[in-house]
Formats: sequence, C-alpha cells, structure tokens
Amino acid sequence: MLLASDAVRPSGPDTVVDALARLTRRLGGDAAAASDLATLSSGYADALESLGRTDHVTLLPNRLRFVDVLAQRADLPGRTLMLVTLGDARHYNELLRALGQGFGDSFVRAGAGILIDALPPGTAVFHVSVLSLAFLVDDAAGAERLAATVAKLYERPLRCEGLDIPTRAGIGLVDFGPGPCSPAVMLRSALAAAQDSRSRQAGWARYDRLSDEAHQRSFHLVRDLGAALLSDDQLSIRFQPRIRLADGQCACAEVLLRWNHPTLGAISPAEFIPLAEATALIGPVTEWVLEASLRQSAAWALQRLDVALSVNVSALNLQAQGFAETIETLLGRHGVPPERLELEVTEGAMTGDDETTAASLATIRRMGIDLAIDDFGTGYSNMGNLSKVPAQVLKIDRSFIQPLTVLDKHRQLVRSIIAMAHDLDYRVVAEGIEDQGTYDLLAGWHCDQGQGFHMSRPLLPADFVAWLGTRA
Ligand code: G
Ligand code: G
Ligand code: MN
Repeated sequence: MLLASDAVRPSGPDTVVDALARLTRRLGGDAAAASDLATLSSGYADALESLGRTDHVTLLPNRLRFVDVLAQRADLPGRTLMLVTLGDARHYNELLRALGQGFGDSFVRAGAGILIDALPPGTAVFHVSVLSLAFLVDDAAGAERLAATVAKLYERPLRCEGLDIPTRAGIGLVDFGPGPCSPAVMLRSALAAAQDSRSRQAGWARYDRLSDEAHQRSFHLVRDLGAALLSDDQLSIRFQPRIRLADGQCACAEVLLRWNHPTLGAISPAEFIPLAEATALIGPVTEWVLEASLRQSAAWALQRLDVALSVNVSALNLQAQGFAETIETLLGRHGVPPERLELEVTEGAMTGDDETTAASLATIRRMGIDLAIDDFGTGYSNMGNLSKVPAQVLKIDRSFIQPLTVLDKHRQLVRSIIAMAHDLDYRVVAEGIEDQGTYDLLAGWHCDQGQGFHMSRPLLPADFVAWLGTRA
C-alpha cells in the first residue's frame, strides 16, 4: 500500500547520491569501480536535474530555466519578454474533459510548434506554464511587429490529431527597464498582459500597470476577505425595509452586507461578492450573513419585533452540497422559524438544469422558507421560465422602477409584469423606489411591496428599530 508519507518522501538526487557514496565507501580499494560509480552518480544527478528543468510535454526548457536566464543575463535592458498563452484554464479543461489528457498534450505541442516555426531560427523558447510559452525579443519595435504576426498565427484553429481546435491565445509583452528585474514579477506582468490581450482587437497587449493594479486589488481583496470573515469588526449587515404599499406597513427587511476594510475603507458587495464567487469564499460569506441575520432575528423576536429577513444568496451557494442543511442547522441554532427567513436568488440561478440546485431549492421550500427572484428583468429573463421557478416573490429590478415617472415604455412594462406575476401567484416587490410619484404609480397598479431610498436606506439594527418606531 502506498502511504501518504511515501508519496511525498523525496526520491531526488540527494538520496541516490547518498546511497552511491555509501557504496563507494564499501568498495574500499577498488579505484576503477569507485570511479565508475562516481561517473554514474553524477550522470544520474545531471539527468534528474535536466528532467526537472524540461517540460515533459514539449521537451522545451521550463520556467525554472527561464527564471535562471532572466536572473543571470546582464544584457536585458531594452529587450522585451513575450509570453504566449494558448488558452485559458476553462477552455483547456473543457478540451481535457471532451477529448482527454493525451489530446490536451497534443494541443499544447501543436500550439508550441506553430509558434517556434514562426520565430527567427534559434530563438530560445521556454515552456513556462501548462499553456504558456515565453521568449526574449531584442528590440521593442520588433517585438510589436512579431506580436502581430504571432497573433495572426492563432486566428485560425489549431490542426491537432486531425481536428481543428480554436485557441484562445493571449500575447503579452513586457519591456525590461534599466534596473534589475525580478523574474517572477516579469513573468506575472507578462501573463497579466496576455490575459488583457484577449479583449484587444490587436490580439496582443503590452503590460498595463493600471489594468494590472485592478487585478492586484482584486487579488488583495480576495485574500483579505478570508481574514475579514474571521475578524469581528470588518463585516456587518444593514437592513432595508420593504413596505406593503397598500397600508405602508413594514413587511420585511432585506439584509445587505457591508465590508469595512482596515486600510481600503468601505468595499461594496458589488465588488467583493463576485470575487468571493470566483473563489471558494462565497460559501463562508453567505453563511456569515445568514448567521448574523438569524442572530439579529432572534434578538428582535425577544423584543417582540416580528420582522422577516430577506437574505441574498448566490447561485453557487445553491450548487453546493449541503447548503439547505446548513440553513436548517442555523435556523435551529437560533430558534428562528423558517417563515421569518426569505432567500433572494437571481432568476438565472433558479432556471438552470443543475441537479444540486434543484434539490437545494426543493429542500428550502419544504422547510417553509420563501424564495424571491431578485433583479427580475435584468439578464436573460424569460417569461416562460417564470411558471417553472419555485419562487413566491418577484422583485422587479430597480432599473425599471427608477425611470417610471419619466418613461412611458417602462410604465407599460412594469404594469404588465405586475399583472402577469399576479396571475402566476407571485407577490411583487418593486426595488429602488426613490420618490413619491413612483410609489403612487406602483401602489395604483397593486404592486404588493416596495423598497427604496424614498422609504429608507439600508439601516444599522438600532436605526432600523427606531425607523420602525416612527411608522407604528
Ligand atoms: O447594498 P448594495 O447596493 O451595495 O449591494 C450591491 C449588490 O451586492 C447588490 O446586487 C446586492 O444584491 C449584493 N449584495 C449585498 N449583500 C449581499 C449578500 O449578503 N450576499 C450576496 N450574495 N449579495 C449581496
Ligand atoms: O441586487 P439587489 O436587489 O440585492 O440590490 C439591492 C441594492 O440596491 C442594495 O445595495 C441597496 O443599497 C440598493 N438600493 C436599494 N434601494 C435603492 C434605491 O432606491 N435606489 C438605488 N439607486 N439603489 C437602491
Ligand atoms: Mn437583493
């Protein structure tokens, strides 16, 4: 049996060289045998070393050797590093999934092959990551011409084992300045430029500090969000009242997450939620919000404040195994009845064909928790889907509500949405009501509830209670 520790035990040159040294000692006086062993031993070490510095798919020198080249050469200023990446990870994974790892290797070899054929003979090309190749170009002007030529190469699909496979190539350029360069920074900058190039007409891009700073900010935010979840003073929630338009009573409150970053200040969830969704953090973030919401709900219940809370949930939460069970555990822990909780999900999240999502939604409904379709009207809303979605509440996106008093077309649209949603037994909520005129229009159309700055901004718990007091 292979133990976990065996898998990580080093089997590199050191242990082999040690064994050879022991053997040499045992050979005692046999000088010829000892010399043979020494030759074998150093040859073996060299082979291992070279194996570790060669890419096994293309047999090109790998990133370690490129880093050495960058670190050792003094003649780099004025030169340009060009990095060509053959596709993004998603594209490559789809290829592997459909056609297998062997095909993936052929794809990379074919991509490297046409690049090498197009470069001046003798150009040293390095295979610096699974999908990326890098090399040095002598002058900056020449580099741009070459980049344009290389971009053209990948416009056509790659011929690979008889199939035509489209690439999603990216080409990044970074110039070497007069100062010393850090190879890792140069490579990272080139990769950032290559990624940016995918959205450029030219097909290549020079390293752009501004765009890179945006990426770096994202990276730092994601990293710091993990710490924010563990700290007790960075994340907090606000409550925005939802009003019954018929009698002006508060029906419920939407929970909105806020992050006060220790150095960057307030970060909008519109910025950090998508980052959490791109990493594994969206699970813990939503759990944090649910926990904080239910704790508050329980505290308000003790004060005989009966207010339901509506929590935003990401599509990815529903796709995660065990999400509904987590909610059940949290409700139990805080002693909050399920009808005090509602979950807001975008329409797209509910209409896919993901089995785990369907199971999560079914369990959530069985528990007695209401579901709301958030941001209705944005994205690819499809009226036909509405009858299939297991939701009870429909929230019309604020982009339709805000121009209501000025745009005829939106008036017609919102009236029809309300009527149709009622036919399908939805409760309808209008988001983003900012003035009395809009409020009156919606009330006249029998829209059930409204939310917006006209009634209240999202509030801290104490302010929310005070606000409720003024309405009683
Ligand atoms: O409150 P604000 O307008 O800054 O929110 C911006 C966006 O972030 C909105 O689309 C809102 O739905 C979303 N958002 C706010 N809080 C949460 C949260 O706790 N979870 C998720 N998934 N989204 C949230
Ligand atoms: O995507 P979602 O519907 O969850 O977004 C809710 C967000 O909308 C909250 O961040 C809230 O701050 C914001 N919001 C709420 N009411 C209004 C409003 O009247 N006008 C505007 N512009 N934004 C609002
Ligand atoms: Mn919402």
